Amino acid sequence: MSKIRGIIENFIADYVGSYPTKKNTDTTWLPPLVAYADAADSRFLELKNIISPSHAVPTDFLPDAQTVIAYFLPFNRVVAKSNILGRESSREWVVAYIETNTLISDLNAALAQKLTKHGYRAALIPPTHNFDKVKLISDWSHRHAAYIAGLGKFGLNNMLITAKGCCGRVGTVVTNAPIGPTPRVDRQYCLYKIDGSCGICAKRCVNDALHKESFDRQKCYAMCLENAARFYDLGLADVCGKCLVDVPCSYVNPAAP
Ligand code: B12
Ligand code: SF4
Ligand code: SF4
Repeated sequence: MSKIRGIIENFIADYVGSYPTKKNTDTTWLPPLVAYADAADSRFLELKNIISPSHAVPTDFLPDAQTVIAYFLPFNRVVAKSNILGRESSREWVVAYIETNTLISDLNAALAQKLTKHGYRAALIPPTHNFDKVKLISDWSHRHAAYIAGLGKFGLNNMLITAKGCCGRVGTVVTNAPIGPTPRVDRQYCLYKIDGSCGICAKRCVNDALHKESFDRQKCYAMCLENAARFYDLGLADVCGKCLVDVPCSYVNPAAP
């Protein structure tokens, strides 16, 4: 492992580990996962076809970008368990969403400072709310960048399924530090994608948005806004997440041997 890679991984792990005490958060997180993509990976350009022509490439954030650092912050299991029952999101899920977004912004800023001390630069990208509210598509999809970095694979529920499941949030940082890319993952992680089995996430959808054959992002957003209205006292929380919890890929890669 290169020296800077070790520094980054220790820094992210320590930052996330000490955050609940430092910031007195309700949420706690399990140890993070980190992966790296080569900024020149041709799959970033392909996202202009897959997502939208205006989707950014790493050099749009940093002209001399070398690497995209992608990380996954898994929620403590109590957060996911709290969101299983009922149509409404649990208060814990809402709080975890808000606190994790703040954590991602804080962590990115601190990581950028750390990289600067080592002679590198980093561009900061917000965790969410950076999307077109009509098309419901962002010009920088964290999970596609994380997918390219080899952090996980897409599930039927649209989530990036990592080695620690999908109940958590994804962050990315673009830097000019040269760090070799993480090896590509060739296997699927989603059981439905492997052999057509499972599909539990679609059955769990509470607003008829997610089906085995299709996903209606507008119906999904409507449900997220329903929860946002319900929990407006906590801040902007357009969440739901019922298709992530109580499913085989909540905490693990269900296809791991
Ligand atoms: C816009 C948005 C939404 C919209 C639209 C949903 C959507 N699916 O895109 C709304 C508001 C509805 C929404 C809802 C949710 N969101 Co949201 N959302 C985003 C945001 C801001 C941008 C996503 C985007 O533009 N995607 C691009 C579109 C085209 O991708 P897509 O619709 O997912 O479809 C792609 C995949 O299915 C993929 N795919 C499937 N198989 C394969 C195979 C290959 C080879 C490839 C390349 C791609 C691929 O292909 C499709 C097209 O590319 C991101 C943050 C960010 N900036 O990245 C968070 C984000 C995606 N959301 C997240 C979460 C958790 C949620 C919710 C669970 C809400 C919650 N927190 O409770 C729900 C889940 C909905 C669902 N089942 O998809 C997390 C996902 C974490 C994870 N483990 O993956 C993100 C990454 C935020 C974060 N920082 O962690 N979200
Ligand atoms: S619940 Fe099953 S079908 Fe849905 S994403 Fe997870 S593994 Fe795939
Ligand atoms: S987040 Fe909620 S509404 Fe959206 S697909 Fe999942 S269960 Fe359905």
